[in-house]
Amino acid sequence: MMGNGRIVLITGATAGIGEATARLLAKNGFHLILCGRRKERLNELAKELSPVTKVTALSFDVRSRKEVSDALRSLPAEWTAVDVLINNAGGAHGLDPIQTGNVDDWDAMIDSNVKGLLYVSREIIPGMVERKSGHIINLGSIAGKEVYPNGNVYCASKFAVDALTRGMRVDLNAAGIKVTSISPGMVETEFALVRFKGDASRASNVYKGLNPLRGDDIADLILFCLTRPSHVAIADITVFPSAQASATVVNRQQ
Ligand code: 8X3
Repeated sequence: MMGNGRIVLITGATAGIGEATARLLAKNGFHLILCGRRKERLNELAKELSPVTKVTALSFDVRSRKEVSDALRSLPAEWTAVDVLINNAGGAHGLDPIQTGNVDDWDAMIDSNVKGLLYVSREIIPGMVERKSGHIINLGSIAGKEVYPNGNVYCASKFAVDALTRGMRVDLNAAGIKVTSISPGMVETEFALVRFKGDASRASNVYKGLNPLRGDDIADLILFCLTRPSHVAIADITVFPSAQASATVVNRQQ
């Protein structure tokens, strides 16, 4: 099996890219620590995947420093040597011009996309450094490469992820740890629904007239990154649906 029993910790595993990645990695022989806020969905997924691979579930909110450290420090010894960390939790809240932006939305994005990623990484990385091996995959975004109208704080949070990915790569180079970012354009998940606070028609307009990426497409790239030979480290993959050319250039069929 390609995964060879490597232990993978995935944040945001209850839906979208995280869930698709969990399913694909399970089939490929990776052992999984599934993390997410929604305990029931998490436990259901863990139960579903348990005949396929070794799996455990940890329910916590990446925005809470205490929840992160309590949860990760509660892992039984057999799960503590995490080989792969997939920092996937996060999302967008709102799409407003900077002058009318909702400050609670700003807090939510910075707390999950930036601080949450840091809290989880800070718990996991020291073990990787000690063992002199590991692979970190951060979920970036085209929003971390280009700023688009009304993207302001979401883009800033993803630019921060891009900087943290590069920072990790240089700091962890001597420890032999691979650091990858995957930076997608439009992926149809709960992303738009969350951004528009449950407004389904606004959310579906985002993908109208084009065939967007799905969680499975990103999972596929993650598996590719994790199964390269040990001397090959993928630094960054920017990926669009075929109909997209940049954050703002999209070919929609009427
Ligand atoms: C999601 C991609 O373009 O909606 O991170 O910001 S975009």
